[in-house]
Amino acid sequence: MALQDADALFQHKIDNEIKIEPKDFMPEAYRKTNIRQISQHAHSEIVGMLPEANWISRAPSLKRKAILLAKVQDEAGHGLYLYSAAETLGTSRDEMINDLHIGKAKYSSIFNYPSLTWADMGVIGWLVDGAAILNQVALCRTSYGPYARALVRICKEESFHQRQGFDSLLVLSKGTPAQKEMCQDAINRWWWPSLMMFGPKDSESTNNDQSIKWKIKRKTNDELRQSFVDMAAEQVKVLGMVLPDEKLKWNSQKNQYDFGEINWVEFWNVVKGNGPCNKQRLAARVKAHEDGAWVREAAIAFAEKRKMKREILKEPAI
Ligand code: BYC
Repeated sequence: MALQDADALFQHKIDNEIKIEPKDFMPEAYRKTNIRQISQHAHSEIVGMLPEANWISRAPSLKRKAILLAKVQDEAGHGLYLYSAAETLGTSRDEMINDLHIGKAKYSSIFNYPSLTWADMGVIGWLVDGAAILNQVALCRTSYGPYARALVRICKEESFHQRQGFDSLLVLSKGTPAQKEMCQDAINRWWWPSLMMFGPKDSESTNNDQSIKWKIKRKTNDELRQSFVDMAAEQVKVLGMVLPDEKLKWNSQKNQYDFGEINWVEFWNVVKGNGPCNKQRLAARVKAHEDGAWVREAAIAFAEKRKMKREILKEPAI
């Protein structure tokens, strides 16, 4: 088949909601965009474990510790599903991890902010996982099959994450004046970085148009950000707290909230590696990878030993 025909057939499939599978023809740029987005998504899950892991040993009760531990373990699982989905496009886990470690691959800006108090655990669940769900529910319909299927499971777990965060904040918001203050302070610090999770404005987004055409992205950065503001602006009322934005106001004509301008200088600064915790996060990931080298070596040695045994006994591989 001529490349032109293959390209047309590919777009026809996309237009008709037929999933693209690993062995199907795909334009090289589609493959690269998916590898970029899925691997960066995987890195975000893994780096995202760090701000919360910081509080596991300091959780205020056994119940909260068990919940947080389960959540952080879920994030590791999400990373694994996503790295596996990206590997179906012809890249390897080693390459992806190396790109993260040398600062070539990005991960979500949000994880470069410090988690200073226990209330941050609630706010990360409510706002950060809340933002992630909105984005990921849309991505469950992404055009690349393995990515879409990984996201279905991820979304189920993310909704538990968001609920546990909101539940934890609800307790603080009904607590002592100091607890209420801690809750509001955490909301103040995480609100704007959460809005930045959706990426630059559509007018500044380099990948939006093509990714929407290929249905890799199902909604634009600004559409998702607006849905998030509309959701959080209502939920914060249940907590009896406020969002730190004087311009936040219901617009009855548009049927949505108006909100203030994001500090884009801060956003790009964090994306480029100069946020409050970028260096610390990357150093922690590199150290974890190096400390885990013996596990990978042991797994390879064990697999080779089993292979040899099978060959001697002429057993079929499982
Ligand atoms: N941070 O053209 P654009 C979680 C980059 S983890 C850093 O709009 P695109 C959780 C972007 O990569 C959830 N970089 O890009 C885990 C691009 O640069 P490159 C993570 C950002 O890809 C643990 C450039 O800016 N979710 O929930 O079309 C605990 C221009 O942007 C950011 C995902 O990864 C950012 N915020 O759209 C708790 C979802 N935004 O790569 C919770 C999957 C943009 O061209 N990803 N950039 O050099 C996506 O949906 C899309 O990739 C994005 C950006 C909406 C993020």
